[in-house]
Amino acid sequence: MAFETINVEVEDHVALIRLDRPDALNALNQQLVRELCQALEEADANDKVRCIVVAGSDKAFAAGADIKEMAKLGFVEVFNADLFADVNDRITAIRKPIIAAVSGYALGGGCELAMACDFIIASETAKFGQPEINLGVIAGIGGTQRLTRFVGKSKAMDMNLTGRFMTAEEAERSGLVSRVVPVKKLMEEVMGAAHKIAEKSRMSVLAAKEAVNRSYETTLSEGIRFERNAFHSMFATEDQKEGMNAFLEKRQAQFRDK
Ligand code: DAK
Repeated sequence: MAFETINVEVEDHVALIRLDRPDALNALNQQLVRELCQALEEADANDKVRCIVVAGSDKAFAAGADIKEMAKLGFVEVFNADLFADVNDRITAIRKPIIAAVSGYALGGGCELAMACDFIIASETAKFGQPEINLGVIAGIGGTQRLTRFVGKSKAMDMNLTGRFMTAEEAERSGLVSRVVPVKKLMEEVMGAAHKIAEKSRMSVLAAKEAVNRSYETTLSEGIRFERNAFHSMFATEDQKEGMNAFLEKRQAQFRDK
């Protein structure tokens, strides 16, 4: 199916999904959320894809949920539609790694979308914020939950209560983003990271993602037990033999996802 609010390209084992509503700074309307979730699920099911990138434009990753679309809704409609549940539920069900490439505004639902990805690489112009408080509402897709876990209570309170924006530099310092690069280098850096991931054994990539995410859902001792079990299970794979033998033989590993 052709998408109208996003563009999707698959090249060299990486699916690049670009949000494409430039007139609204990529604000997330229901069509975009539907198309994005569908594209992510298709990439997850596509054997050629080994890593997924979600990007916006230089000016905006996404300036939040679409205020024009939301303004007229009432409680009964948003409750019955379970508005935006998909952004959390369907994106976090994706097993392959998802990198968010953030340049410009990542606000409200845009910041939450970036945080629902596995890690964020940002350009120097990126601005993160949860400004929902200015609209008489609060964050609804993890802005009070994920942000608090990533940057701590004090900054999360500051962002959610004042609605101020965080610069890329502050976001990197606070642990919200993994790397910051000049805007012209952003996609090169992100695609470089995606291709590096695509070279690894599929099973260890999926297991590593699942284990890191488990740390947000469980106690430390249960998380470490989960990690250890996953680590042990890797020894049932041919790729474990290949990876370790390649190291000993001083050559590049040729993983076969077996
Ligand atoms: N929605 C719709 N249109 C938006 C938009 C948005 N979030 N952000 C920007 N636009 C549109 C503007 O209306 C403008 O369109 P025209 O007027 O030209 O037709 C165009 O994009 C360019 O925007 P500006 O002219 O404002 O551009 P500037 O460079 O001057 O300012 C800005 C950029 C990003 C600072 C500014 O546009 C801005 O403050 N935007 C709103 C940011 C914001 O408040 N974001 C949070 C949205 S609320 C829920 C779960 C989650 C949520 C809701 C419910 N449930 C579970 C029920 C999430 C809520 C949100 O994200």
